[in-house]
Amino acid sequence: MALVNIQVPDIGDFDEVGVIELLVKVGDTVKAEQSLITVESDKASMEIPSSHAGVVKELKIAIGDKVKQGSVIAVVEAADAGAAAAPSSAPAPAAAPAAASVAAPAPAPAAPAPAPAAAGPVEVRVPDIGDFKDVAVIELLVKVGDTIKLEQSLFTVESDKASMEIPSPAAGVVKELKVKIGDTVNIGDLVAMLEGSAGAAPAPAAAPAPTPSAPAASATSATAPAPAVAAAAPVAAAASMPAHQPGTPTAGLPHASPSVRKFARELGVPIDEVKGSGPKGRITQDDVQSFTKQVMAGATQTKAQAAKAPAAAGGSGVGLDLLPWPKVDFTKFGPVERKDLSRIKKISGANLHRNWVVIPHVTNHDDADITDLEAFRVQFNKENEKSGVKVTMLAFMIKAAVAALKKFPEFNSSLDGDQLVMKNYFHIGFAADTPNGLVVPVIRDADQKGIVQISQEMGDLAKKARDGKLGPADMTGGCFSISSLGGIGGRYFTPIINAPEVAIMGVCKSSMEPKWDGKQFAPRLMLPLSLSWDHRVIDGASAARFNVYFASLLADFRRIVM
Ligand code: CAO
Repeated sequence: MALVNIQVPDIGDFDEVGVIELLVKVGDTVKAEQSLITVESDKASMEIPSSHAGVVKELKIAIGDKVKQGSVIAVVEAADAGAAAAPSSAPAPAAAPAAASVAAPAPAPAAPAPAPAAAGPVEVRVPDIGDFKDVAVIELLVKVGDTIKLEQSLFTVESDKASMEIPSPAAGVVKELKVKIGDTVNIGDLVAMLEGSAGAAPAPAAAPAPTPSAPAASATSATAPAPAVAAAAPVAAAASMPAHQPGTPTAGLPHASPSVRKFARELGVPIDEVKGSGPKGRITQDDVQSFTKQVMAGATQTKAQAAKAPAAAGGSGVGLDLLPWPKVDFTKFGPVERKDLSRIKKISGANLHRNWVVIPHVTNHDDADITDLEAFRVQFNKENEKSGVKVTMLAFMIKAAVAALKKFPEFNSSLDGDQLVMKNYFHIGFAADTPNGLVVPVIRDADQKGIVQISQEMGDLAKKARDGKLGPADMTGGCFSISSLGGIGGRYFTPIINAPEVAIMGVCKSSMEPKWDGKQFAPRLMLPLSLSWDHRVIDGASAARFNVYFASLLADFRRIVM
């Protein structure tokens, strides 16, 4: 066992490159040639592999650091003496033939010599891309009819460790694509035909000169310039040309390292639909994983799945089987104006839609007799007018919700795959209507707070909500929510569960109703309750019991201390 410094190998023309991804952590066991970090310049990204198998003892760099040839990136405790004996700097090509061969694009051609104006047909052939053989076409970046600029990337090829773009040797219009995704190509292969625009395209020196006998009308054969990443010498780094220059949105092409692309392909994830969370929108392995989890949980759909849904209408019963959303020209029926949805509406709308579609909701309705509680509340507020705090009915309901969650713990849970996460804390959310839309601030540890304190905190949070000042910490971590429309009106409604919670209590306006007390009808103040619950977690009998218990607490609040 020996400690080996893993250094940045010769990375060709790049002086200093930024570290954008750490692919291993201290304690990881790595294989020889396993990628350790990803570095990126403004034009290319590449993974730096380990020259030795072993255990990562130390990482010498952090995301954002700049490194160059010779910089030590990690200390690895080499697994065997042979490996440890190998040079501890850049892996020599002999020691790492596979990596060297994939990552050793041939030297870039000398400075391009101006070629004749490429008016007329131009053949695009695969340039000298180094030692690569049979590399797969993984992306077509243009289509027939596109007008392209000189050196605009036409398609991306990828070996097992490196990917690179093949740029166009001329400006013009794409007339024909000779390859499709999945084809393999080699140096010199004809991959596209262009109609060159006059005065375009200096071709690289390597491009054969056009035949004098067939000038403008005949096909000009031009080899595309070698990819910009082509390093001057064989290196052990796996070179990756991002599909677009970082920071330059080019036709929405995904920005990911070769290993992440490969990972996505293995999972069948359409990488262009994954949102990158890395620097400059780079797609990381975690992004691909969380996209996969969302699709598996039914929280999102790939475009292909969405496209299939209408086709399956009346058929499989799988998927939503929905018709496309109707496109209506409303101006045909009368004057209209358009208004953007508020930011809150956009966010809450997407969440509500997911929750409505994913969770099998059932809503139980019941009534609570709050005659005595309301009388007490009014009396209490009268007595404490000077305190400046108004005790609200909602505060009593929050306290009642805590007691009901304690009695029926599955209501204080979240579904995680085949498991229920049972919570031993009691944070209760309440829906608050704001000029910009609905938000749900959370009263934390409501079990440890009294009604007056809860009323005060609710008042503060509701004000913060109306002023648009709620932060994420004010709205996360809830166990159960209450949505009260009591101050407005209505009888019953079907509130949507605020996932990952599993139930929500909707409350409407109380009203005086005649209730039979065994001898006569008596006027009682009745509060309509609507409890929506997730049928994957809760069953109807528990929901009915929860409602009955909740109502009994409001009917006689002394029960709360029993
Ligand atoms: N029945 C009858 N009256 C009620 C009541 C009920 N269930 N709940 C409250 N009221 C009355 C109160 O007595 C008060 O009247 P006074 O002003 O005469 O005292 C008035 O309504 C306002 O009540 P409040 O100050 O106690 O406020 P609140 O606690 O009811 O509500 C808040 C606060 C933030 C929840 C509320 O302003 C709000 O935003 N509600 C809307 C929630 C919502 O949009 N839910 C729907 C989500 S699904 O789309």
